[in-house]
Amino acid sequence: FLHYSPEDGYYKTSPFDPVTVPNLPLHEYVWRDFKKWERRTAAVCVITDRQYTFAQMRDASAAFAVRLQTKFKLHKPDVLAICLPNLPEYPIATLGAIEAGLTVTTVNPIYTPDEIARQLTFSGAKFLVGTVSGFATLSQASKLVGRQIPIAVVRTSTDEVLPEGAIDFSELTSTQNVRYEDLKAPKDATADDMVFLPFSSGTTGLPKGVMLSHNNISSNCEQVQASLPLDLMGPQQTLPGVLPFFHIYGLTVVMLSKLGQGCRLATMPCFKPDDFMRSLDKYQGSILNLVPPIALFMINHPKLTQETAPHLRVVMSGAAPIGQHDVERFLNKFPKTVFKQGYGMTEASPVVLLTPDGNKVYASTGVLPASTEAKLVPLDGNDFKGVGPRATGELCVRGPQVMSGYLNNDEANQVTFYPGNWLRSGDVAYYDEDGLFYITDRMKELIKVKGFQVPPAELEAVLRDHPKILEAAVFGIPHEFNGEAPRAIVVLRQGEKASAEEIFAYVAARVAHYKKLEGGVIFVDEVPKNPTGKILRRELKEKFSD
Ligand code: 4UW
Repeated sequence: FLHYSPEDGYYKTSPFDPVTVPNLPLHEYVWRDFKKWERRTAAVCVITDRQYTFAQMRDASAAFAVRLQTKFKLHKPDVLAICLPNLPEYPIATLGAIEAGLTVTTVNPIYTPDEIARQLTFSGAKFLVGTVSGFATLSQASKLVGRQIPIAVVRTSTDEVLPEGAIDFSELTSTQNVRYEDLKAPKDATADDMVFLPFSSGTTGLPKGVMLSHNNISSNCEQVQASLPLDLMGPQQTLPGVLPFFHIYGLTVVMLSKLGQGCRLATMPCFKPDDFMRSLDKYQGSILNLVPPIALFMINHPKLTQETAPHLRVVMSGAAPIGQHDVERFLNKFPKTVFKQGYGMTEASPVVLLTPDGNKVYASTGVLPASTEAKLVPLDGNDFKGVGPRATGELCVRGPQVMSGYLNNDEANQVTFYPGNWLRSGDVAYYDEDGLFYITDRMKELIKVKGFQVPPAELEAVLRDHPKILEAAVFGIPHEFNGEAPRAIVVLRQGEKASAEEIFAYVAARVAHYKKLEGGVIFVDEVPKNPTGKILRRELKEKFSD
């Protein structure tokens, strides 16, 4: 599976047979087999035990689609924003909006009003789905955007009172008095239309809207299925829905792909040890997608053992590196599980690498899934040619899961793709003679905290707004549990004085909690920059990481 061509140099192809992807709108793809398991539970909340069968979920989402079109006059290419924690209603809102022909932008529900407003403005979202407890934040965000955005809220129990001005989500999904025949398929719809608009900072700068099509997502579901053994899937499995569905990993790999296979989601709105443990014992979680900090939690928690997670069969870790030593500790404690890794990125829907069956090389993030190609471009090269086995370079990817580009951002698109439509990952990697890939470093600016994206440019912009700050630069330092933590170096304006605590608190008040400057604030006289004014991040890391 190693090839050579004059224009690409060495490049790798997948060891799996190529997939053929059904040319369907994404909701039809997810519902393609639902009749086989329509009476089974599709999603259950581990806190309230609120649940929906596949038939109920299918009907509720179609009802939502009808009302989005008829009551709110929303049609392709309108955008709907979902700002929900993991609830059983998440797939209903998502698949309903898609059935109505809309694009869905997924928003982190713990964002501040400012952060939400930015995404609403940029995506042009015309409708919002949130929760009762999140309503005040969403209203504030909508005000900041400066236009009235209808907000539907999910009530997680009958005790929750509908806030004034909110629309009851359950009325929009009610199957009573709904005229399904009023639903109109969007005109000129194709599977290449944009279905999702998640946000990612990519290799540099602020978060950008990632344009993902119906085909991108269904391709990635098919690619993953073709690359995993069949007995690890199927309708008898339960997946603890702990990774956030707003992030592409939870959205595609956990929620959509697994609902499409008839699996049950046991959802939890945020990570709480007791809820998580309930998803594994009472709800019999059997396939667990996680990020390294959750694996560490499982290793360290005394009550969590193979006996209290008796159904657990497969654990799949991704979104940040995990050490071989930690995987071994995990397997010592949970000897009946298969441990796999995956590597992905929002721009690739997301899966780019997956551990093959029977793998014991835990330092590797795996092989290319079906219909995926990769090459490693040397960091100091200028001809974009791939290098051979064991040589490192920037991982570049091609395949049907790769985005068409960032929304309205030609400049970013130009730097993100190399000629021949190769998507640059911003990660440094090599592969061995067996086709196993190893991620060795991240050359892009991105900081990853618990697998979440923290773009330094975003924190630098917040810092620069501080009246006492002249300049600031942010970078990641290693963190024992979270993977990384953002650290800032700050230059104060002449004559100003400030404490690290003051700057920390200023930032903490303006960003989601995982973006806080947990790595500390260091005052300096100057931010190292190159002659064109670009921050020299490598130098920063070397100089200020201790
Ligand atoms: N090792 C080292 C890894 C790894 C990694 C990601 O937020 P995004 O855009 O996207 C993700 C997606 C992760 C993912 C998706 C599907 C899947 O199956 C899986 O594993 C089971 C994981 O995180 O961030 C992309 C960036 O995150 C880093 C890397 O820098 C990448 O460019 N990253 N996975 N296994 N680093």
